Amino acid sequence: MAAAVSDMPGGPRVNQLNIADPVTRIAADQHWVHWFLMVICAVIFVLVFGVMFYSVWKHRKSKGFKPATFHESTSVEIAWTIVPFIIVIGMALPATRMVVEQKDTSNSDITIKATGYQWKWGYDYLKGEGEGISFLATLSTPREQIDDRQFPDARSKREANPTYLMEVDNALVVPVNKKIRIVTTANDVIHAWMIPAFGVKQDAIPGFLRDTWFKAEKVGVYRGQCAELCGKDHAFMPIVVEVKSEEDYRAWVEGKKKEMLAKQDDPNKEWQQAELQARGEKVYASNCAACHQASGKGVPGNFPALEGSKLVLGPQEGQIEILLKGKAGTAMASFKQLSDVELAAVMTYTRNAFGNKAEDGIVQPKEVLAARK
Ligand code: HEC
Ligand SMILES: [Cu+2]
Repeated sequence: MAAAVSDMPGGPRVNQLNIADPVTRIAADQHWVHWFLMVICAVIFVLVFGVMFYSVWKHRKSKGFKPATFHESTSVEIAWTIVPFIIVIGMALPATRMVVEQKDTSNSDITIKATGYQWKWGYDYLKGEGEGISFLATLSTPREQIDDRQFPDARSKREANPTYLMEVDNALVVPVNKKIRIVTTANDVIHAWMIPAFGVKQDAIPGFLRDTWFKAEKVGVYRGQCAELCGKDHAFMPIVVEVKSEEDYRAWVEGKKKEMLAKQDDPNKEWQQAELQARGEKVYASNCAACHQASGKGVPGNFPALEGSKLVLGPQEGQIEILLKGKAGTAMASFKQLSDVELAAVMTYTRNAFGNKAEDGIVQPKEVLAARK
């Protein structure tokens, strides 16, 4: 017996028909306005078509009905102008109030920049508690699961993993009941940051800053996705927000800051090859394997093999350059957003993995640092 698809924690329910359960006042307002307009439209629909069909049927020619022949009726014309006008104003008022409130990003407690990359999100805490924290959030569903052909379809993958394609390595963490301003931008193409339960969706456009806000009223995990078609892996850049209590958030900030300090490795430190290789394997898995494959064999015709690559086995400068600058006009993007240590690690890894044996196998972070200047 196959297990049934279950509700996704923080995501859609099975057979959910209505929009996501609201966790912010704005999302609750959106629900209300949605149903308010829906009901008005439904009532008008039933009334208008009811009267119309009734008249057509009741006054049909076969019954010998004699039509009236009057022309113009000032009172009817005034009524059919005034009544719709009042209805439209009545619908526009609550909707406009809500849209204006959605756009009011002033007086936020915390400001976070969300940057869309092909295909992941970067977060920088710009202001408020947690200022200075920054990290990347990448899809954490293992590539093997996505590529596994034993599953006949995506549905059976959802049965095996309820958060299939809707999970990340580093969720965005925010405190409950605080106004969070999200500033969006992008590094390559247009993406969009969306969490349905918050009633938030904002385009992230390269070279522009846009903003939106939310104030989550319930602790929990909430999920969304990039909502602007952004290329081949558009479906592989989910958004996960963890809303924590104030104490838990404080503890997370402290932990994260310690972690970042530890990571802010002195770029001038001489690293051991084994250390760099171990670190590089992780960097490779989350940043490179999607194209060059975990095996380093690439995809013939699309993504070159790094196994036996002349560039990887050649002088370090060439490799540092392609990682910092990318290769214009190809899918090989710049990875300058990775730290010196991460870049040095992934280079050291590829120079020694997949049976590669480069002559000077170690790339030190300070060499990457020097090349950035
Ligand atoms: C989106 C797909 C993609 C990702 C992700 C990617 N690459 Fe590439 N990479 C390419 C393509 C395509 C080329 C070939 C560019 C060209 O035509 O010269 C390439 C070329 C290279 C080359 C040169 C290989 C050679 O022999 O010419 C190296 C080295 C390289 N990539 C390393 C990396 C590393 C390290 C990462 C992770 C940090 C990475 N790439 C991530 C697509 C990708
Ligand atoms: Cu996107």
